Amino acid sequence: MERTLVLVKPDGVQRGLIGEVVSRLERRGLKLAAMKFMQMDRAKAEEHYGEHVDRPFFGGLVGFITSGPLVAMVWEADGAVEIVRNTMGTTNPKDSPLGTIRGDLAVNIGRNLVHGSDSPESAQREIALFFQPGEILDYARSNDSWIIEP
Ligand code: IDP
Ligand code: MG
Repeated sequence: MERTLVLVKPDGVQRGLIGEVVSRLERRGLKLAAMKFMQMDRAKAEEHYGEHVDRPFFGGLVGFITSGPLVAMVWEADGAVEIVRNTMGTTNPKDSPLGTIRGDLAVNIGRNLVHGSDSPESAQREIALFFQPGEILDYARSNDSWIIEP
């Protein structure tokens, strides 16, 4: 089953939106596989956002993502990467459709509440940065056949 990394960034924690984000992903039908409340250090943040190292916002982004605790999670579904990206909305909340997390709950690109991996390859790399293999749980969900056609 495809897995993706989701972060409730420090702005989401401070604004009391952890439950809102988790609830939207649960209600969508995604399956939670791992969850951790933690604060990123600079080295992990620079690695996580390594693709953006040459962008002008990189310093601010690393400063922000390390500024307070966040929630890191692994969610599963066939097509989990794309489903989470669609549930989050676009990078800039200003352009994000209503009904998405960023479109409903955010107004600023530097405070867009959530992170979701952008490809299955990124997801594998990012999940390994946050979780040991043994922290990602495989379990049966009793209502699976009402969410996924067997
Ligand atoms: P994504 O989070 O939608 O995948 P990315 O392009 O990977 O977006 O950028 C990572 C994060 O960097 C964004 O979520 C946003 O918080 C921040 N960011 C991206 N572009 C800008 C910008 O132009 N100004 C300020 N922050 C930005
Ligand atoms: Mg990204």
